[in-house]
Amino acid sequence: MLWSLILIYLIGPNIARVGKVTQSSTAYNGPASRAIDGNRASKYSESSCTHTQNQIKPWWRLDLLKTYKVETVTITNRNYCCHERINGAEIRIGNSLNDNGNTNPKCAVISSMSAGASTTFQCRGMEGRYVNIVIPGRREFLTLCEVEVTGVNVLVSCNASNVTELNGTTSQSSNYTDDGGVVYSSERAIEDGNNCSHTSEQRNPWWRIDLLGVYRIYWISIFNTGHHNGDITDAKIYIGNSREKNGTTNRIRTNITNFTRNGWNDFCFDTNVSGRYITVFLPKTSFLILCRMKIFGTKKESPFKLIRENKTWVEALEHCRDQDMHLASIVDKETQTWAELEARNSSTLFVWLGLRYTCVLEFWFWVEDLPVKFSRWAPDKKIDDCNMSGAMRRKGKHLWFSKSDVKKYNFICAE
Ligand SMILES: [Ca+2]
Repeated sequence: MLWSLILIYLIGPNIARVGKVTQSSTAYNGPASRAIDGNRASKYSESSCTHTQNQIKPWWRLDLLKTYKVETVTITNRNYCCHERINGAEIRIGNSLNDNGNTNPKCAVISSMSAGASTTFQCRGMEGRYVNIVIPGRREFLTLCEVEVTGVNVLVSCNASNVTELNGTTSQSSNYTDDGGVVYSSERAIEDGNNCSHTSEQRNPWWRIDLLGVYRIYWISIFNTGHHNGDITDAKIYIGNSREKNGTTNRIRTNITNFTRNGWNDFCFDTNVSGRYITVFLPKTSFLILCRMKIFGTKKESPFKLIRENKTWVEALEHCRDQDMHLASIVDKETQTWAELEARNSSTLFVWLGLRYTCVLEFWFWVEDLPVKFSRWAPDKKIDDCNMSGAMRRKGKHLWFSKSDVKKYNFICAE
């Protein structure tokens, strides 16, 4: 099978030719349209190059008519004469028409190009409807013999502002390895570039990310290759705070239908969707391929703080109170997750929680006076006895254990 060949081929065809073009001025019968006539001929007399007047800050603009994530811009320079005129030109991409689009974000500066050369500039998914080529800062002619653009249409843009792209630790059900020994590991799904994550063919393959924090998730965007195994229709996206069964005990937030290959698939979520783990699960016997997965969200601030000092339970209680805090209460999966994230960094095998047994009334209670409804007791480790308090294990599933309260552990204070 030609896996490596197929999976590297991510970039679609030239999208410049469907656009509309204009330029700052036209001279020598060199209209803007000649840069998208599909012909790289670089001798001016072949009538396939543009030409502006000699002017301050000449520019050429392509309107793609819709917003694209632009991957590459390939420019063909003039041959036989004047190839140095392009030196210092900038490629700018964005949605603004301020200053004719010349203030949009910069993809590249063309320091120089050989006569007649075609050079590809990587714009790595910069978003925009307009692609400008402008020579700032001097009086010059601008001539372009061809401009080719690759990218993918932004189908949906979720209503999410001020969100950041999230990273984390990834894993998947198995790793596909190609004939050349390349391992298509899980982190390739969120890396920049054209690599893909790829499981072996198996029953119910999955991919998961641990965001190492609790995040509101607003938007997930997935791009896959055109190869038929890149179709992940029927996959489900789970988001939540549980690690169990690779995250598939969390709530299903998306059932993927009509997945589009060679394009971005956007999944938008309500403001109440949050979690530490995101799982993509494909409930059939198949490969699971993810070429680019972008996750956008905002961090939910944790109320917990690990104190890396060894204290008895009562000393820990007093320490937190001295800091205007209290020993942590765990009342749901979210607070359990925040406590787990703190416990991972402790220097002792257990960390104290604000959980205590009263042998007068014979029940467990949180010092914050909250009922013990949610629980994560380790099997047979809930010992109802005097002088016992609750501690979370640093490792594994971070379950709770009863411990004699004179033992000295790190502890978690809560705001
Ligand atoms: Ca041309």
